[in-house]
Amino acid sequence: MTTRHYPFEPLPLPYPLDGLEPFIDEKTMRIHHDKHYVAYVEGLNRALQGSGRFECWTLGRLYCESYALPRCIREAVVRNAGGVFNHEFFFGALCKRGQDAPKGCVASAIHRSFGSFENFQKKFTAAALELFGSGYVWLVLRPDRTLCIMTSPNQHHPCCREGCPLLTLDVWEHAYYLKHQNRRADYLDCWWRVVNWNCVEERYLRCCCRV
Ligand code: MN3
Repeated sequence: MTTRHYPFEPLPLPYPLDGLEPFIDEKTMRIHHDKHYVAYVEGLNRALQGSGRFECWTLGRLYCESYALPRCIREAVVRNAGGVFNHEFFFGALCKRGQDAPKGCVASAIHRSFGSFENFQKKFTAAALELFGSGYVWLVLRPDRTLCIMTSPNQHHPCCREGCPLLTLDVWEHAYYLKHQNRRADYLDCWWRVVNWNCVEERYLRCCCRV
């Protein structure tokens, strides 16, 4: 994934579209992945077409070194590269039978930083409910090895400088409106049930080598 560059191809989901039922419904997943996510991939390719050396840049580099992009494509690249990265990161840490709580190293890190898993869950949920408009909530490993909860508007994400992201929650309305309408709290209850903590643990171990 880290070496991918233009032309970007959409990644398939690591589970069937109905694989997260009954917590996240098939229709929501179909529109979210096949329409919203794919539109970001296509938008990124359109913005990069004919941009010369930037066609060889990876997703992470396009986002984190966006200051080097020509002004005429910068906004479109940042917006779409963020949309691609964020959706792949979000979809990638979901699974049919999520465990109720993490185990292993990331579980210990959550305990150290938040006191308990329950307290972490409460704080993460509160951040998601308070987030105004469209955006994401993140669990991030900071350079000092503590974990923190961050939010980002629109398709921004915590950039490389701020730490290493472990988990994200998409709280754009398209992620839940078909099933839950305005009841974001119901969506959160369902989302916690399908978090793939094994994936978060793998990300944590990889991040520990990087920060
Ligand atoms: Mn989305």
